[in-house]
Amino acid sequence: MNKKQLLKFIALTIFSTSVFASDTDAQNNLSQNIGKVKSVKILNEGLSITTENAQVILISYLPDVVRVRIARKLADDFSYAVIQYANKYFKNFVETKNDIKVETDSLYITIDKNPFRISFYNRKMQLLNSDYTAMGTTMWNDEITTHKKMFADEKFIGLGEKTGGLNRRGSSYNNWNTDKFAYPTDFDPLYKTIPFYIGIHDSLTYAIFLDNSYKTNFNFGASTDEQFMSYTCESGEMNYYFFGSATVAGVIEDYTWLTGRMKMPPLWSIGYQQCRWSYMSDKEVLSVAKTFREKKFPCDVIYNDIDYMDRYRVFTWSDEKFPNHKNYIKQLNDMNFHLAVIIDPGIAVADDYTVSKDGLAKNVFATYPDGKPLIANVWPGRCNFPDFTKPATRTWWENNFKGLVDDGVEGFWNDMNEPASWGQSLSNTVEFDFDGHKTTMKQAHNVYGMQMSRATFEGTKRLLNKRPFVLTRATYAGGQRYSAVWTGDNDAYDDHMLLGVRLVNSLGLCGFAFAGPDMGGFANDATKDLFQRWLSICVFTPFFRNHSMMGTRDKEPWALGEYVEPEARRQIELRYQLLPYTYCMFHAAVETGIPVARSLALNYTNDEKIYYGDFENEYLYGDAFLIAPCKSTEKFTKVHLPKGEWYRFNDDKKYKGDEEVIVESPVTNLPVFVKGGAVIPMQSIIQSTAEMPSDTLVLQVYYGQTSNTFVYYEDDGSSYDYENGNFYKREIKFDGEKKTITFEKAEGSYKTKFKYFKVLFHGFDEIQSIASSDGNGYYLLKGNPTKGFVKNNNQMNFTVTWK
Ligand code: MIG
Repeated sequence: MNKKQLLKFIALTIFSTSVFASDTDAQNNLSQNIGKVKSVKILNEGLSITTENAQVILISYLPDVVRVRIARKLADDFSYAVIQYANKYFKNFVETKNDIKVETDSLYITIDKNPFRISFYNRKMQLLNSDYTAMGTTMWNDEITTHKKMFADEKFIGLGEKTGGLNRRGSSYNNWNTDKFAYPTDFDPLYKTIPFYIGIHDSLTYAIFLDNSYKTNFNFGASTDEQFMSYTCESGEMNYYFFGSATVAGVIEDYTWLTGRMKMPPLWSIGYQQCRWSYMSDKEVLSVAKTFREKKFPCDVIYNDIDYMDRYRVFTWSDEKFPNHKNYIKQLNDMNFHLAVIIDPGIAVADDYTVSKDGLAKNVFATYPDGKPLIANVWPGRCNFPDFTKPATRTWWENNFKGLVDDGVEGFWNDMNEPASWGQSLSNTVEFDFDGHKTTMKQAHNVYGMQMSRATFEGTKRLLNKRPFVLTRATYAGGQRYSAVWTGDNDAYDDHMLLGVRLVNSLGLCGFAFAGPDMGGFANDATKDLFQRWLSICVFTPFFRNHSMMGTRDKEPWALGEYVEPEARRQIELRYQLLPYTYCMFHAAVETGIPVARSLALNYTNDEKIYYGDFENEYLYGDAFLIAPCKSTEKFTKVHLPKGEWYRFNDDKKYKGDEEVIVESPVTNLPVFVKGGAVIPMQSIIQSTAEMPSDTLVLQVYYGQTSNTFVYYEDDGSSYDYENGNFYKREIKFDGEKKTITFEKAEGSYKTKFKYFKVLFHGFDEIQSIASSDGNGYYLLKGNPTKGFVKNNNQMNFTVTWK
């Protein structure tokens, strides 16, 4: 640098750091780039960088999880989503005139200095993700946007409960939790905010989580010439986590490590659930419950929607409609039903209502800037709204569940917590505690439902001293720690049913493993065929609940008449036979965050066809099943079977995989396939999870030229003792090449309820022998070479071999 250049450099540096630059930009209303890097400081867990117009912090959480914070001025660090802390994973920091380089054991990170542009590479120096060179990060008043390079073949999946296709490329989405009755199939935004997406290009995978609860927007190249994608925060910091794991499963594991995973749900909550707006009296509910038992439709849960309350006041009962509610609940329990009740956030403003008086006295409500509680109209009339972002309010809320818990309620359904009200627009000036980081509705709105479900879960878990079932409509990233979710007020037509499948699959990619739609459609009446198709899909959906709106016709599984009844019964029975398998899949979600319903993008990420409109609804239900949902009107369906060997579930017909097939799909036979090498534990038909199945667990084993480990898991289904080792876990290893099935030793202190394994072989050649590894012969091969019984002895590993 000569003297002239040096002077120019100094002048530029002084100029660009002075307030004039930003003033000019602010005056002309244009956006301002964060600009060049001025200085870098090394922190314990990363780097602190000052640019011309912003502060940047880059810190590591895992070798493949790096966080980027950018703002004019970084504020207090606080998050409702993240439960982990930064750690020291950065190494080999190098700063040159033009860039900054730093690495972890998994990533190389480069920051161009003039101006600030960041790029992430894997250890093979393949570019995973980088800022869009022309724009990078820009600010406009309080708004901040990061622009990322979009690769030619890049696909985007995730973002939780969002309409549209599996591949989000070409679409734009907003996050502002919204109550939209009978939402059209392209409506946005819906009830939940989960700003986590996965990018796929050049056979590489990465993910980004934008942890900002203000209104945010994701534009996946919707309005550009496909050079870049961008995400924008209306206010607050640009605060994102970059995930550099090599697979979709890997980024989901890391994301759910960061934001948490669900706990084991009560076993009964994965059975069949019956809801309706509303069963109007104790007599009506009891009669529905009796009919389930008489007609032998298995069922575990029944609901009270809003009409069980006194004038819609939460934590009360209507004396008229439920005169002796304690006894009513006992009668349900005696018939092996668990009761779930709806709890809305709006607290009626009324002098004769203890919850209101107590709440006002304890200052638990969200307030206007003048200090007075927000008032809006919803079911009970004029209501105050608890500030669930305030610790004291959460404690108050938790304690309010004592009465319900004492009466025997075990399921808690949080609705209207976007928050929703008549008119659908609460003032943005409303103030919230935000756990001591006082803020307005603008920042609190999107976490409101999550914090409500948090207090509901923590309270009922403590009071019950076992697993509650909590269901919420609105939530935010990380809400999977507290609650299952349903996809709100859907509508009874085929396309909505298929949209529901995509919503559930997308929620699964983003941490929410326990999700489902209103089976049969909430608004309007399903045709018999639609009902039947929908029911058969929901057998393979993590959350299985039949629900419908006030004024629609009855929709209990017998209500649509004889045409539907036998098949509906068979479907619900299948759900119950599959419970041991489904429970294992929930266990996987608890351990790793891998969802129960898995978009094919999870396992077959680089198979182009799975993103086609014709196939984007296909998913794996756990490790074994491939479900190809189709309309009720489709008697034949085109299915894409990815690479591998497949069997049609109903008749064992074999398919070679990596092919498109046209299969029969009457409403009585949903296209369901089983992967070669799969192990599927099934039990006998029971009417509710309170009943003991027979003592033989049937393992359906499907031949495949592959190896596969199935983790069989069981626990008491209701307590948290499994966290202290009280579970039964056993690996079942299938090896198609060595021609063995090996049962490893059982782990854990829980005693399984199954005395015997019965192995059913599908697609195998002759079974040669079944022998225990210690030679003591824990086997019985009953004449029929395709069936074997094996004694379930925890202490042994034994191996089944075939020719
Ligand atoms: O304003 O509680 O999505 O499942 O049945 C409607 C009555 C309020 C909306 C929920 C729906 C529930 C209904 N609720």
